[in-house]
Amino acid sequence: AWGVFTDNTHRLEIDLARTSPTAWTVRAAGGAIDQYVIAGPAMRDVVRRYTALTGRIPMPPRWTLGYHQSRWGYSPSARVEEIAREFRTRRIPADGIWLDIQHMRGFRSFTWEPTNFPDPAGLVRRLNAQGFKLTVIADPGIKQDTAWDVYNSGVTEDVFHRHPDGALAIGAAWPGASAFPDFTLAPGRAWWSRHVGTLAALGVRGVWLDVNEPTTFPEGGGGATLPDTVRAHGEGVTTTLAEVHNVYAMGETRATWEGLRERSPERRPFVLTRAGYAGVQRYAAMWTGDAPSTWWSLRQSLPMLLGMGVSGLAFVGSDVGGYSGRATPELFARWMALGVISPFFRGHVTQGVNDQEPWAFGQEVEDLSRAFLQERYRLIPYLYSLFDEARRTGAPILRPLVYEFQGEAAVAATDDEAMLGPWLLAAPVLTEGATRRQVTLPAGRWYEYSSGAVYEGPTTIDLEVTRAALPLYVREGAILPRDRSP
Ligand code: MIG
Repeated sequence: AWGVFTDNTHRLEIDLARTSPTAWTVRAAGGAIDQYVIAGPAMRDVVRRYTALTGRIPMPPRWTLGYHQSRWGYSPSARVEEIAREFRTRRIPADGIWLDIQHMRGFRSFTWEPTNFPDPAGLVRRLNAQGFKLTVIADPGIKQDTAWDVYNSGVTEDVFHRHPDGALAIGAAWPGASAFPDFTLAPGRAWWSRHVGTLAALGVRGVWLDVNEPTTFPEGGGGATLPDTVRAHGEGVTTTLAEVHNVYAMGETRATWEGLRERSPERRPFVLTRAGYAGVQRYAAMWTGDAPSTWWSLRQSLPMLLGMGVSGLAFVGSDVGGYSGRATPELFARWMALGVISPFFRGHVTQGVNDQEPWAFGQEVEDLSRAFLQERYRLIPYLYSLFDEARRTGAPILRPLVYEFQGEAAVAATDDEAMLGPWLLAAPVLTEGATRRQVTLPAGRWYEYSSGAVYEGPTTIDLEVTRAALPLYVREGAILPRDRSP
């Protein structure tokens, strides 16, 4: 195995043997193309060397390895508390609860809408009393509102992107006309960190960074992002967004991580991001974005997570149940099972669709969701060790089979099974209506996780699967630290 890392932040076009079957072509719209060729021979060597260059995940807070519940729309704050209470009365384990943009005052980042969220510190306290930690969203577009101190401080401290003529670069986002902090400027990052600190001061434990490509709404008359001609500080070497658009989220995650750490030095920061650049793993976990609630999307999520894993992004997950909503009970159940083996495990869904909590699909799905979650929690000591390995070596937590069994032709292209660390093989059911699935086991001896049944690999087994199925196989020689059932 060997790796290639193309380090150029301008618009890139990468043609992998499409135009010519014998050529890979990289075209950059500007700047030098720094091309790293990374030696193996093992895949783990490539990932270790790539992450030595771009960085590795920090150790996350332990609770973030548990289950997180999110949705766009939980409001007012009593509804958030009610969701938390449901988890406890139904004895479904969970640690995190999330606020999407509905809690803000007119979509102003770092604010709270006074009618529905009049007492954020009280909300945090009451959630904590139920054993829940709160993560809230922060969008980069800052409403252009001269009656708002956050906007005014950004203008006074001159942290927003400007056009070459000096006018503020304004884009349309959720709050309407918005200014965008320049994260290629140390005082810009410090300004953002300070506002993140106000969230931490309320007891908020995590910050979710969304629309940080950065997105603007074309309906507002501009493009889907800020124009390339917009000026950027460039760490002291004035440039434009043509060069730094692709690292926008990189600076933003860094400023967020630092803001949390400065305000709460006794806690490990927790940040989730949608956009990023090579190395963003140093500051944030990442999810796969608005994956629709379809079988195709569930099926694609696993190879996406595997691809991210071997790209240095160890802390990754997908919206359990799918983002668009209207998942069938069967799809939701299968997605929960994928969540159990995902490093980041969060249920999330858009606004205005049916509920998508584990109890929203009837008794059968509630019961098997509980069982899946109990299994997840049992595995946390093992997962925690895998996070530590990722922190030290960059190794993915969820890995393609080829990572562990390089050279075994039978599993070289397998992307509907995965290794959770070196010791657990998972074969989640990812197709609609399945009553059976084939599982390919690489060389060596394998123990079926719950029954202990022994299989000698390499072999392929044809398995009967119920809706409660999460086929797991323990590799010979494993030491699997587990917790008691929660
Ligand atoms: O324009 O904050 O991917 O998870 O619920 C949509 C609302 C903005 C996109 C995110 C999604 C989130 C939604 N956001």
